[in-house]
Amino acid sequence: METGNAINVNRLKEVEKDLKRFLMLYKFGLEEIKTKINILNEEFKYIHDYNPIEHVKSRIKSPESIFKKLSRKNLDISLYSIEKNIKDIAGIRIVCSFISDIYIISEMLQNQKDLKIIRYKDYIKNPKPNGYKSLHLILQVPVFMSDGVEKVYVEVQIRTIGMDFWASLEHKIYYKYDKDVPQNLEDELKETARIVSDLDKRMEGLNKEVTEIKEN
Ligand code: 0O2
Repeated sequence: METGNAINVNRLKEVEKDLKRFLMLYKFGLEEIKTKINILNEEFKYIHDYNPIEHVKSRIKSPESIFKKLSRKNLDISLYSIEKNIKDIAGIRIVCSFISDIYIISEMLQNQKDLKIIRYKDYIKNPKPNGYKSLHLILQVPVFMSDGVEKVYVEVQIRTIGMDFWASLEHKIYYKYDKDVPQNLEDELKETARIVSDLDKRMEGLNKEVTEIKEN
């Protein structure tokens, strides 16, 4: 006969096993998207003789961050609730040299028939009030397991090197001040975001000019 403690331990083991399988699905979904991105980048290089992608970073959200997000949003703590509400468990960040590359990559991903576009947020055309810029897509990707197909969400953030540099520092400052950033730093961040945008536009212009010269 099982004691109360033994039942709890068994239940915990079951939950742990469920969570492991659950997170594994997101890892597979992320791997699929990473492969797609590598293919697009290599094919693009073959056709156009340049890489639209500078580098790619990816991560699976830790169980701790998942639970923090659930509690921040006042949501139920269950796998069902995580699956339904947390769409950035699998995240991938694509960093490009030029703004035009961001839209090329985004378009190429949106044209893939096995992917469903769940959300599209253009913080480049509509920056956040703090100056944040990036293109965000939530994709739904099918993962083929031995017992059937599971669909998982993958968040894709696409931005320039400058936008990425800015966002990393802003993120650090935001957490250092526990989300209560002093006004002078907020103003400075807005100003640097403006400088980054200006730089991105000028680099894009320069690149266009050089490409046109090369083609003629
Ligand atoms: P972390 O720690 O990076 O994972 P959601 O809550 O995700 O369902 P939301 O907030 O409307 O919905 O999504 P949005 O606006 O697409 O933002 C999602 C992610 O973009 C954030 O994830 C950040 O990674 C990034 N992001 C959004 N706004 C900012 C910003 O102002 N500054 C910086 N540095 N990054 C930003 P998390 O889960 O909030 O954080």
